[in-house]
Amino acid sequence: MVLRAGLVGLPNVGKSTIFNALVSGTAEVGNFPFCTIDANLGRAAIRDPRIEKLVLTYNPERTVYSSFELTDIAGLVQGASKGEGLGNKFLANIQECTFLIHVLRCFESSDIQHVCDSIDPLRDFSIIQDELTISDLEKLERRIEKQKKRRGDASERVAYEILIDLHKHMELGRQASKFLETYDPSLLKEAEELIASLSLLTMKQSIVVCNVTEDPTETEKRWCAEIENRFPSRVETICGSLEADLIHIESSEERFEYLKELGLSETGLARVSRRVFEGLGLGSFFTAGPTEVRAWAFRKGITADRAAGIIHTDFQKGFVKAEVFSFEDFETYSSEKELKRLGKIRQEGRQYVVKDGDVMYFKWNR
Ligand SMILES: Nc1nc2c(ncn2[C@@H]2O[C@H](COP(=O)(O)OP(=O)(O)O)[C@@H](O)[C@H]2O)c(=O)[nH]1
Ligand SMILES: [Mg+2]
Repeated sequence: MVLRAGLVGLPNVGKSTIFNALVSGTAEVGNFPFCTIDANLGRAAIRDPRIEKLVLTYNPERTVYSSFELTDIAGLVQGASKGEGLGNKFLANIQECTFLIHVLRCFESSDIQHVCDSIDPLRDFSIIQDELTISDLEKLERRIEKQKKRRGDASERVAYEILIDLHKHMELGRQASKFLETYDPSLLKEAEELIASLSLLTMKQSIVVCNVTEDPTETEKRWCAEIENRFPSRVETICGSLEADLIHIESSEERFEYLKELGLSETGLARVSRRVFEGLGLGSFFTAGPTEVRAWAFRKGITADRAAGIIHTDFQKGFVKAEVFSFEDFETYSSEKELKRLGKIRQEGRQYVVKDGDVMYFKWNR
């Protein structure tokens, strides 16, 4: 299964700008609605500062970051669920995503049109959320119709009733994610499974990105505070156009200097990409040597032999053991030699559950 993140939001909020900056790709960036006709697909690297630290020590010929699949979904407009704009297509693109990045425009600009002619990011969020909810309700109704025919059977009848209750709940404008909180405890497990099987758009995990100007005005700051309030610990604030400029600075030292002048220690995109990665349930393990320092994405919870299989299927088949040390220990003692001396390099078998930040070396038989 491909884990994909998608950028969603109204037209002209900065989605393509952010997409481009994230994948350094070529999605069109333009000052008019519907400039992105087709959802653009790319891969975005995770700027993991741990990689940079490993590189300083190993000084490898090549550095490879891990990445996730990202899609730039064309701007959704009011009425999308009824086919307005490029309605159904947008909704289908969102359906394919595991994780959503809601881009909210906080920046003001007289040159760049807003579909509602005013800046109000929370209103914008509601417009998107309403479209997703309508689409979910329609899906739920289709499912209820199907389930209705099966309700002669006792367990199918329970499912039918749960669906009806969920529909009532959502029709009142309540979020599907809140449904289970107050539901009959004896039906919780069934309800949970049933809801998961519906893969509702409003149940997708997400973060919110406030797109502000380089030097945010008081109004922009107020918007950000309100958004932060509404979505506690799910918000990142970035300046899309600045991020887009930053990727054109090729030398990483220069970029670092520039960031320092702005009073920042890293780019906003680095923060966003790590959040998405986290949200997708992914972690990174590292391989490090003189040829290559590399981060490998893995689904949290997998065992060492499967992690080996991510690198090469032969590594998994012929798995013997893994030599592992944690990045934290590496940071503390800064050399493999020292780690060895202190017994911090562990020998792990195939059942070892890999942790985010493990630096691994696999031994295998042909
Ligand atoms: N002032 C300002 N303009 C931005 C920012 N981000 C994007 N823009 C501009 O807004 C316009 C629309 O951006 P785009 O990324 O195409 O929006 P999309 O329709 O959401 O994909 C473009 O002219 C961008 O250059 C920002 O942070 N500040
Ligand atoms: Mg666009």
